[in-house]
Amino acid sequence: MIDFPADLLSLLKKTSRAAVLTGAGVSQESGLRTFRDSQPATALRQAQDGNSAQAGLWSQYKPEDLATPEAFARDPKLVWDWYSFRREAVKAVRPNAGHYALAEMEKRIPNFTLITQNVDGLHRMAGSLNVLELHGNITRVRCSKCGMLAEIWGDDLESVPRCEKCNGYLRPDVVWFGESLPPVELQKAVNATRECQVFFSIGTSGVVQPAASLAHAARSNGAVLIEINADPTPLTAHVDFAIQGKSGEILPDLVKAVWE
Ligand code: BV8
Ligand code: ZN
Repeated sequence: MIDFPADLLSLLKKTSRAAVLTGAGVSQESGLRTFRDSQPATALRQAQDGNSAQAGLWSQYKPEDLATPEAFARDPKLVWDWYSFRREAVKAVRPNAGHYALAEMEKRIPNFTLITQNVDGLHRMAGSLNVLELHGNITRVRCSKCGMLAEIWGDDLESVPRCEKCNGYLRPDVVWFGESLPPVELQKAVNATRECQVFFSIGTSGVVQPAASLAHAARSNGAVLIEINADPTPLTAHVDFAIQGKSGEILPDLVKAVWE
């Protein structure tokens, strides 16, 4: 059991409004790769990624190279295949103890908003209800031209599947670099950040904008900032409580220490 500062526990006991921002680090213990992780992919991780040849193939690309409209315009098949590989990896994993602890926390704090940069859907799968997916969801596919969502699509090896309605290329329903975030989710995230007494930043390197600005906005509204992350980040110097380690270990202990 991790030994948390007494003032953190007494603060959380009386918190009624909280906002949480999560990143890829929260899904790392489910076996999903992060974007900018310091740890190289272990043999185990490569095995989890399906055959290591595939993982090797994709590890030569940076998300910033492929997660853009330009990359999709230039080589739709490469981008489509990268997302198909990641979608299969997401379908093969389950939420970890960190996801379940956040779902439990939502039951304990009356006004609780979970803002996620993750596109893997694991928070909802773990039972979290008030989830804002700022960067979309990799298991959803939409038409790149008319925007219609596609439930099923042909997946031949040669080409990118096309929209039944307008024949446009299908694409993952995620936010690429250079694309705007979904306005409704972003506004709700900004509102939650403005109203919260406590703001958690969990498993995120705090690099990608505009999500990374939420923590600073929370701070300027007078919220107490808590960071839970495996490594220090640019935010660490600005938070009130920095707990370094794995979210899948820290979060269940924190929920137990405060509410059980
Ligand atoms: C936009 C979906 C402009 C796709 C993703 C200022 C303002 C506005 C924009 C910008 C700006 N400066 C730069 C920009 C451009 C850009 C940007 O931020 N670039 C970065 C690289 C500098 N932003 C954008 O383009 C955004 N769009 O603003 O449009 C605009 C404005 C007006 C009108 C029109 C247009 C769009 C950004 C969204 C991009 N899409 N994902 C996909 O998944 O393929 S971002 C991608 O990065 C994922 O969503 C991911 O979640 C996100 C952030 O990464 P993290 O989650 O933090 O993951 P990371 O690996 O970095 O860190 C993991 C952390 O976990 C590490 O610190 C590690 O230590 C820790 N960890 C590891 N294991 C554990 C752990 N912690 C705890 N426990 C563990 N077990
Ligand atoms: Zn279409």
